[in-house]
Amino acid sequence: MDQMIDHGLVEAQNAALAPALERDYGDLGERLDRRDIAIEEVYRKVAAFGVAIPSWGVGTGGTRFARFPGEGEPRDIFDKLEDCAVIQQLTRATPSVSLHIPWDKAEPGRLKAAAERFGLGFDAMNSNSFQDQPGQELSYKFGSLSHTDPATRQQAIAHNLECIEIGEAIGSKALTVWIGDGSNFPGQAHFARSFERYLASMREIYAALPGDWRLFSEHKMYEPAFYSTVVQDWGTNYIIARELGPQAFCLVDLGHHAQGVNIEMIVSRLIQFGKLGGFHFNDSKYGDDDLDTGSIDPYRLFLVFNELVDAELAGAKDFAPAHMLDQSHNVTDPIESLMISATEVQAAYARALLVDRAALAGYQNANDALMASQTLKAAFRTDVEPILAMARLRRGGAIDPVAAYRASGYRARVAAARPAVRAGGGGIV
Ligand SMILES: [Mn+2]
Repeated sequence: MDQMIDHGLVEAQNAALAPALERDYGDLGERLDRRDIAIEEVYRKVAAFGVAIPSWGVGTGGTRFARFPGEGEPRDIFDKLEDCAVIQQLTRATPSVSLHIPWDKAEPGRLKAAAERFGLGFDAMNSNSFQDQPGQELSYKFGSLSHTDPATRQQAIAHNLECIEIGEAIGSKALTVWIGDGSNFPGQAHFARSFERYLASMREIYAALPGDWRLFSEHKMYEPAFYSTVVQDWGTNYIIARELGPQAFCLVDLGHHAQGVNIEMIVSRLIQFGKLGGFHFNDSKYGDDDLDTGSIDPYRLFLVFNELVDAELAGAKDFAPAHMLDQSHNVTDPIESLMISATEVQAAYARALLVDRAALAGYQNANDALMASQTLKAAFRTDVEPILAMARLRRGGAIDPVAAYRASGYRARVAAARPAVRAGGGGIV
């Protein structure tokens, strides 16, 4: 398998860091023993855990105001796959890539070969009916799957069917649909008719799903439509998944909720009724900020994983959530941000595995609010970094991925090989 970063350099760095890591790992193992937790069991689960990289994440993001391109940005999907390979090589936590059509459109055989070169797989396909593409016949200015014009709806449906077709050719097993449809003025759109048109379009897409595929619908409260959005919240999303059928599930993007909303509780509800499809991880302070996962509120991320681990251990029905990062990197090197974010997600999972669930259930039944909360805090406060670092070391990754990446000079190398493309306007992706 090809490696983008010199493995000798990673090994040399690891050799210097390994003795301290071994001590830290042994020490953590002893402390977990006292809590009746076997560190190797936690290790095994963490090592098997993966989060997908969105192809668009390796490019520099932007806001609706401006985009400041980084050095050596990927020019096409093949450059993006190389950057994704770097992230996977060093973190061993990101085995798959989620493609966005048409941005990543290429001959499927070439896509497959490029991914196989690095041992990468393909996660969910993402369709795009929130932008107009060059040469596109009908505009999505006033919507796509819920558009008032049947021909525009058909065009958007056909695009989603094409995404499934490409996905089938490259080994993907899911389609994620997010639409920007909505309205900016009261009265502009009829809420019920818009939603009925959306459902009718989605039924056509659902009917084209291969038997082993899943369809994810992603809700978002606002933006680009600022007065009303057709798929605005988890309630609407749940209705969609239920109306479509057993292969339809809800996708939860952490940034797509109102401030202060209890997302972990939404996660629990969707799990309880067998409709949690997966996640787009990111973080936010104010709205759909698309900041790096865990950079603002790692406790909320932990609380989401607390629900996921609870369901995993209980053997919840239809429970196989897809994990993907979905964030915009405006001021950092996207590769570094994605490496750190992947380990933040892994850390939240590892900490959630440490929750003493028998004790928690006891405190819940006894209405001992303080000790119930402390039980979660005890798990959250545990430094799981030695487990994560060991999962990288034992599987050929880097103990310190960012240090290895910086030492490799990868960014400067690709900057020389990838001439800067002229900066576009708004860079929101
Ligand atoms: Mn998203």
